[in-house]
Amino acid sequence: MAVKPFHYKKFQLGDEITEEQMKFFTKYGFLHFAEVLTKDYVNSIIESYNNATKMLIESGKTEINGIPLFFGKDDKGEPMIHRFPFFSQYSKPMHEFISGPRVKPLLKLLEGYKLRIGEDEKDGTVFNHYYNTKGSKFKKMGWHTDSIRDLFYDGKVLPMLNIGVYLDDSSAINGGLRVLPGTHNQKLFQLLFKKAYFMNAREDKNEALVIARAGDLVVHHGHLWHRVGESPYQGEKSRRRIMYTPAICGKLDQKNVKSKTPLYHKLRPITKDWF
Ligand SMILES: O=C(O)CCC(=O)C(=O)O
Ligand SMILES: [Fe+2]
Repeated sequence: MAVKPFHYKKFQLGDEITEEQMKFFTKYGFLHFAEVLTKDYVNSIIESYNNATKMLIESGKTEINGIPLFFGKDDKGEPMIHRFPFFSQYSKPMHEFISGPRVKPLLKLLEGYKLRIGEDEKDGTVFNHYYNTKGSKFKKMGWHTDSIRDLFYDGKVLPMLNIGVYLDDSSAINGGLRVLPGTHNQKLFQLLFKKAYFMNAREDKNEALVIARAGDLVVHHGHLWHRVGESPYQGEKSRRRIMYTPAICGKLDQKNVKSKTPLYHKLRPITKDWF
């Protein structure tokens, strides 16, 4: 299917959200800020991921604060963690960035709500690492909204943001994020049933491909429908590393080593073609 390209403006992240940025976010449910992190800073985060991955694999840990780790291997047989929750607790540079002043203006994007960065709540900062090999189980992600997790966690849906920080250039070459602009304004029924959660990874004629560079930041509303495409390539060309940190409101719910695995994550293994 030929998808009509959705060209959109990329912004600069300043000390405050501008009126134009606010208007864009309110209409489309996402905002793309270019060059928020330098190449060196991106590399320091990647290095901290590599070190933490090695350490966690050696320690035999299979979950952090009740949230499972997803393991895989690259085409050289090197182990990797495809989904690494609470990553900022293991990465000094990511912790310093996500708890620092640069991201504070984003907390104003949902008018009327007092948002906070959820480094220790829900799944914390999640490091996603997509990579295609023959046996890879983390190549793409089907259509979903992030708010659905709240239904599992709290039984209610509060507005939230997910703050994405790119560590690799991202486009259709390595899959790429696809969003359905404006769907964050939908009714609860649409949030629940617009598409089959995660099972459906099909292209949508209204989807917009987010083309980003390493160091960019793309924030989206928790109610926005999105998916991640599958890279047509194997190996290095398919590698895509991106971190998401939730900005949330409502009751504080910090996780710790005693936290139980939520039903949401228990269901994952029995769902065929989840990714
Ligand atoms: O990899 C991405 O860009 C999106 C990941 C995502 O949607 C998620 O982890 O909920
Ligand atoms: Fe998501």
